[in-house]
Amino acid sequence: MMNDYFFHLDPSFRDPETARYRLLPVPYDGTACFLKGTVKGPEAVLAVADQIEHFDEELRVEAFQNGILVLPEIPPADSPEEEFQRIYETVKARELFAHGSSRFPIIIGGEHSVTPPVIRAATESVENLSILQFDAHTDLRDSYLGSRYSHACAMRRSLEYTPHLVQVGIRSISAEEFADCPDRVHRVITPEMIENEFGYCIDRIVHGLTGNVYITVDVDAFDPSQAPGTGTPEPGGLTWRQVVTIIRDVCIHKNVVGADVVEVMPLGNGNIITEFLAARLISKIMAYTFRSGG
Ligand SMILES: [Mn+2]
Repeated sequence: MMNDYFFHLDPSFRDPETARYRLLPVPYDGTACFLKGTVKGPEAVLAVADQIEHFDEELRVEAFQNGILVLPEIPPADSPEEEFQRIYETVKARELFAHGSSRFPIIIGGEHSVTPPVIRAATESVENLSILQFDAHTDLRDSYLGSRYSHACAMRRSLEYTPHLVQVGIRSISAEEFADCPDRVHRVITPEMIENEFGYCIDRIVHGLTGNVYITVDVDAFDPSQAPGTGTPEPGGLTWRQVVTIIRDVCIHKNVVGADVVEVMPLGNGNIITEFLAARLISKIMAYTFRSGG
């Protein structure tokens, strides 16, 4: 049974009418080709969330004061096409992007293929949207293992709705993706660049984004030592500190309209490092986008 709350809060902070943060669990791993298990990601993230302090020690705010509502999960569909449609229709029906800054959706995956339908719905409500993607992979294949809706095509599909994309943490790319997506089209920031010139990278990231930004975090962007519970734990990834610093700076300079955290694959046996990191990241995104007095 999946928890229907993020923090154990007084019901007044979980009001379906007024809650600003709207968490949407999307358990889905239908196109995973190697290790399955991200279908159990949302449940695992919500199971550990209440272990996190409700107070943000850095900004000294309690984001839950804006209200946090966990929406009913989207049950996994039989085909990737149907899954896309189900997610798109739910985001539209719940009007997650249609109320300006009074609603801030956070999607909890599931594999990365859950992102494109959210982007599609977002671009129908938000002008000139750009995507900030944290990922080990570019996910720019046009199709993978016979499907255009594969997790490996997540950003290629998203680019059909907006051309503005900044990719951070990339360290695994196919020849096709490399040839198709030179830096002049959009920005690719590798962990090595971040290690060598962090300040410069933050400038490039911020300047590569439009005014309205959606953040998608594939947890394999992190180094596997910090997020081992994921299908493709590529070595040489980002640190927690690097990722939250980039997100903090983007939230200062841009209007962030929503986010997702995907590809959490619970390892079990008491290893909760990755789901804990994902829950903590969600609480950080809420703190960085908190609206005082509202
Ligand atoms: Mn990905």
